[in-house]
Amino acid sequence: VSAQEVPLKYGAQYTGKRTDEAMNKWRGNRFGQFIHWGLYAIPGGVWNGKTYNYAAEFLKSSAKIPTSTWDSLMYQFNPVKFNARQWAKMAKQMGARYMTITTKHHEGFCLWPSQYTDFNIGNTPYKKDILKELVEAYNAEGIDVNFYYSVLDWHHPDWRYDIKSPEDSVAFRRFLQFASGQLRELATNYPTVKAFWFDGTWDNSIKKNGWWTLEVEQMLKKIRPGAVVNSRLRADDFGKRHIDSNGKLMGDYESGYERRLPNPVKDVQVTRWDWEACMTVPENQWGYHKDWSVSHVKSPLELLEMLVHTTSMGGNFLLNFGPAGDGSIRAEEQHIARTIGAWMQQNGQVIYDCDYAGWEKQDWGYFTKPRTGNIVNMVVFNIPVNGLLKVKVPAGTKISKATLAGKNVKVEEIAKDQFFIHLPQQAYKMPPVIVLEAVGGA
Ligand code: JFZ
Repeated sequence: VSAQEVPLKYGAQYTGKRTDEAMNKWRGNRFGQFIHWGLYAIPGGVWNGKTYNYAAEFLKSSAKIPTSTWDSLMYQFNPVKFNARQWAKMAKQMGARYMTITTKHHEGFCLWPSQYTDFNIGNTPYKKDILKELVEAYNAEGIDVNFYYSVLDWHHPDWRYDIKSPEDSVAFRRFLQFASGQLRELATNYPTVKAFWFDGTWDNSIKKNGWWTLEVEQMLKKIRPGAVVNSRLRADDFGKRHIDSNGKLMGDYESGYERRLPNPVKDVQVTRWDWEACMTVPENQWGYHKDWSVSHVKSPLELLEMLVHTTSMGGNFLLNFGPAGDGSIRAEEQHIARTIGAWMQQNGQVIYDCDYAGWEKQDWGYFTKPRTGNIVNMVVFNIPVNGLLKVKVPAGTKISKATLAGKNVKVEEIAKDQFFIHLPQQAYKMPPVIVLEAVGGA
């Protein structure tokens, strides 16, 4: 602790990027599938004939539905079209290397048969452990499974938004024990879990209990050595979240980029730590909503650009899917998965295990750099009409070779540390990738 620093018991436990094998794997995965699935998938944003356009997973709150009414949706949860292996195959085909599933969202319903509450999958008509089915199916495809867990819980009677009385403090202690028990249960019963994605930690009640967020992080890492925990879990001694009172990132990676990405020119500071952005397909729907007509729905190309943009800045991209109450996945999402997947099958090497290249951003697209070798990739989204792609290299660097799908393309030195790469003129249906071999320089 330096002179300027505030002593903290519950702040960051280390600084800089983790370099152990588990974290390297998490980082190298780069592309993940987020799944929001719970009781909210049954009404899909519609209650008593009225459509609520706000996020479908918030319907209970938007439509002011009493807890007992909402909770009885449990007796309708019977996803007859659910097939974990099909979901996993779709994710695999899309190119996802990890999947993050909502084990429990704000509504409090658990996708696994938790011993700590009856409000769980075991008491639905479906009965079977959905979490177990998903873990097994995705792992069988070689996809890592991570658990999303909302601490905020609209079902649990001991949940508090703030601690304003001794009674609140006693109840909330019980609540934290409940949550710790569930997390211990998840880490113990699903031993292949790789990471925990915490949410619902923004209320004063949690901010006043920073000790608990550190205790949970340490408990999970003890049960599952190498486990990765997001910054959103964490609060320090003074209730500062994500970044502690000394300006240090808590948890293993920054998880604040939600439905937005860092600016590729102005925000390069993000390359100093690990981070992940999560993204919806419509504007603001995580859970299944029946009506996608009221907002823009991102195209596969827009989403692919976001994935490349994220990789180019050293982040992971977690793309959300909201399966319907019957377990089916909507056609738009399947189309996105297929289209991105077709590109990833050809070009995945510019995403997996790739990082920030440190080269000046150009208007045609993004650079990415594999962990090893003197290679820099160009992923071209905005093709200049004349096909000339400008590249400014770090001082003294030479581009010895450029290839498109294995074939050489012309490299022209136009000024000191500046080149034109001549992109062959053709109709590109999907963004072309040029691989540069760079020698010398920084
Ligand atoms: C939360 C949830 O409320 C939402 O339903 C979804 O699960 C999403 C992934 O996480 O929503 C957030 C959380 C954080 C921010 C915004 C919405 N944020 O940091 O700006």
